[in-house]
Amino acid sequence: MITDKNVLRDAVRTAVNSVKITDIHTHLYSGSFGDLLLWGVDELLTYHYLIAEYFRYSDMSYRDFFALSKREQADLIWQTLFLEHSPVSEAQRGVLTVLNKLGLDVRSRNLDSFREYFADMNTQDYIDKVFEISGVKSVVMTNDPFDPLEKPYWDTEGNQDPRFKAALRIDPLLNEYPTSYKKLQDWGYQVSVDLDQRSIDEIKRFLTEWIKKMDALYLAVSLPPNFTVPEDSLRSRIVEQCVIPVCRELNVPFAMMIGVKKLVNYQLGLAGDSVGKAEIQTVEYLCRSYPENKFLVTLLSRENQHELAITARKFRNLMVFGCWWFLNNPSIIDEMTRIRMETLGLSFIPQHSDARVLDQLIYKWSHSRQIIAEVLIDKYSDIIDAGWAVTEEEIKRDVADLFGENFWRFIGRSCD
Ligand code: RAT
Ligand code: ZN
Repeated sequence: MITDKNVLRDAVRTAVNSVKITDIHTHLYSGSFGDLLLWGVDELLTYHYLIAEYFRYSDMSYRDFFALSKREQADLIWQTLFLEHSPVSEAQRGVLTVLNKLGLDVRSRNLDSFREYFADMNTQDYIDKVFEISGVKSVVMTNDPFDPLEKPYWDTEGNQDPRFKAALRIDPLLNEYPTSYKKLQDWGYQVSVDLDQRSIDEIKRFLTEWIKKMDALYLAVSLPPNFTVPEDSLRSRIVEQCVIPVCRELNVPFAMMIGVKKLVNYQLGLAGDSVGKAEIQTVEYLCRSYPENKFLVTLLSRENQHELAITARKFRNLMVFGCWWFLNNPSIIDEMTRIRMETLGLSFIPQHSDARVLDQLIYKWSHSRQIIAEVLIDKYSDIIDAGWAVTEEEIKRDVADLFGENFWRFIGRSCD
């Protein structure tokens, strides 16, 4: 039984630093997907979070910047965001953490020497290395059949690496049906733009076939702040008439990532999206109306976090997850994790990485582990002050739940 605070701190830090993580939302691909898997220092430097930050300091035209090669863009970002200004933002610090944990001397500030390190690296070896250093055991990809670069891989060999799990991502289906229905037609589904009964049946067939083809752990979508169900819109109808029944039938959760304002500055491309406060009523409506369905939910606005945690207290079919995108900053992770732990105990998924570049697993998880450990220490410490005692085994159990088991239990599967 642990009652001593120093012993507690050590036990929690050890448990959190050694737990093997299931990362439930990334944009990574296994080696089977060829060039879709991004890794290395030039990819790290051209992460869209850093591109947005680069333009805070540069007056270069967007067009000129995006016309440059990846290496040239990385040179400019390194020069501007690391040499001309100290790299204190979370995304900047992330690059340093990665290089440092790989054993490179970041103080050398020598970008070419970092490039040399990656030059002879083999993809499979590097995947193993990053999983080892980051302590991640499995990652969930974001798999979009509407992506013309990704679909061919699924139509041939598919995913061969069991550490990488699939999630069927359906943004085009829900957010752009008036154009994407044509793709469904090309693939042999009998759908029409006005979403008649036959289209509904065919969309259900499409979802069912792709969930099975990918062995998707869940079905996912990113949505705007004003996402509303029910309403008289194609999206709302597809959610209620296609997504909900298929998810129920196959016992697959529906992951809603709500709060993205797409292309607020379209010239920035992927870096041009922003944030708005979501309507929690829609989450309440779906959880209440479909108690047999499971919902994984993350909201992008900080202003939504308290009400989302409260909503999860009302609905056990709702699993709150991650500190998404603009929320993936230390001060906000700390705040959100405290809100969630104080309202939900340990029944939530505190973090996902959203990594787009393999190497980012290293920094995203090392930074988050540190913050979550400190929150846990405070919470255990408070109950010790109330006369309770915890054991090392209990700490390990709780940590394993937060960093993976809560997810596997919620989706009703086990990590193989
Ligand atoms: O965090 C990101 O990299 C964003 O660009 C989005 O991809 C977001 O995470 C999403 O999944 O839509
Ligand atoms: Zn994402």
